[in-house]
Amino acid sequence: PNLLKQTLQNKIVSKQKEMKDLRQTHSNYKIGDITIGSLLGGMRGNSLMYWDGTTLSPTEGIKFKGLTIEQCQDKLPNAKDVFGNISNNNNGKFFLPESMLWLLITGEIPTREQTLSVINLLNNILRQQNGELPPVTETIMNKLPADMHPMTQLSIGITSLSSQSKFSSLYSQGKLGKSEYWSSTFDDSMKLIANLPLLAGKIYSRLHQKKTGPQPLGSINYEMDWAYNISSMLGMTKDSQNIKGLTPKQQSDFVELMRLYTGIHVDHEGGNVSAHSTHLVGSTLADPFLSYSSGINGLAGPLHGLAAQEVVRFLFNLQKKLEKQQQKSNDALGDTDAAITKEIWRLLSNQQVIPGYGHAVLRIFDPRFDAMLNFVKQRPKEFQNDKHVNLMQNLSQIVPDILIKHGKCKNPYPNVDAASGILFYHYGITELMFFTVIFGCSRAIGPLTQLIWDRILGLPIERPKSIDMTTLKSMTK
Ligand code: NMX
Ligand code: MLT
Repeated sequence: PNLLKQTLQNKIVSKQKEMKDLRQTHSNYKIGDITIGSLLGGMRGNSLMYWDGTTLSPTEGIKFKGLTIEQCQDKLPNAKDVFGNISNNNNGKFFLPESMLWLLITGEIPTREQTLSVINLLNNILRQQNGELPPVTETIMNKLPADMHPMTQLSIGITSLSSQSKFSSLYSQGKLGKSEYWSSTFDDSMKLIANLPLLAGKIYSRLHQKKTGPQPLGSINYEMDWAYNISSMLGMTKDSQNIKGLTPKQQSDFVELMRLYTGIHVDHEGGNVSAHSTHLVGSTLADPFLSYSSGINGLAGPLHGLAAQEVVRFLFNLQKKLEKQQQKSNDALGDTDAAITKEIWRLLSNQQVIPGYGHAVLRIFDPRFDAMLNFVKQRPKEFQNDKHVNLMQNLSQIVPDILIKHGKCKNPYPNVDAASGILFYHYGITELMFFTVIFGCSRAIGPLTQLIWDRILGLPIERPKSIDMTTLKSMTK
């Protein structure tokens, strides 16, 4: 039995009624004004779309169904709750993305059994595929140039899964009434999420082709969770080739990092580009694969998810420069802060953005950044000699003051991408271009759960009006 789908089904009637009442009674209620400034400023500050899973407060950060990250860590089942004591490394403490999937779809905190049912739901999809990508996708992926950007490969891979879409197939046969859209959208969405460890693994193994050949770097363990299986497919667990030569503790820590990362990146309210694109394309009744691949295309921009790769490039360049300067002047470390400050000012005066800093909505240190930083602080021995991780921490203390003095950027604090890439690098994922693929695995969960609800609630095709310069000018006369 599909516990998640059944539980969702039980929620449909009351939620549809809520929406109908709102539409009928309050359609004319005004929730904001649109100014020319916001129209030309990326619609900042305008509430223009319906999104139910998460909300984003400028001063508190992300909330998942009203729960902060800390509250989620406290309340949602983690690997220890689900599997018992699986490691002697005190790991298994971060909530599982499967718990979050249950929370976002049903609005309820799952029990251990409900979380396990989601793990089994995703693994059973992969069992039916013999733990391999569908043949069409496998063939397409193998034909892509190995050096094609991993995000382009991910987008193509997800798009190609569209040939598996139950929704599209039933729709094109004229077999679907509007009230039935949600069910095959649910099945497609679960299929997409289940396939992401395989797709990420495929793309990563192709980056390694020269060293390891085209074989998979690991295999799916049907007894384990989704984040564990992403780690395996990247070659980082005992179910894999352990290509980076990690110690058992490091393997366990890497899986823990993956659970943390993929748990907290699932969603960031509806307006971020990846969620918004998925919603917009989905509103045409494009299937979940086509809808989410457009989200991936948005995530691949350097002002959005690709910042994760840009941050690491930036850290490496900066570290090199600092070392060169130190060699030249035989300076003690004390002058490092001054050198960093100088370099940040140089970039700003060259009109470059400091990657990993700033945010369209947040006005605080991103709580997701804090969560990643806590991961480091909980493992002082592991990270004490990693100069890039130390630099990342150092920057987070120096850059905000500079950005405040610079006076342009509305949020001078580190965002989620400031810390993540360099932590993956630490454990051996040294291919910078790959980082955003892991972001793309996680982000599927929020926008796809919303897409299922969009179908349940019968939201229409999204089609705002645009305004030209002549009209704007005539309005202001
Ligand atoms: N470094 C330098 N300048 C910046 C930065 C930054 N980190 N952030 C914003 N600004 C500039 C921005 O370019 C704009 O300049 P101009 O007026 O010349 O166009 C000005 O400050 C005002 O921008 P804001 O209103 O503060 O920011 P906005 O909402 O437009 O953009 C970001 C938000 C996140 C796109 C922007 O802060 C940025 O480009 N940050 C660096 C890239 C980054 O880290 N992106 C990742 C975001 C998280 N994610 O995963 O998606
Ligand atoms: C995200 O997680 O999507 C980013 O922080 C960007 C955003 O919220 O706009």
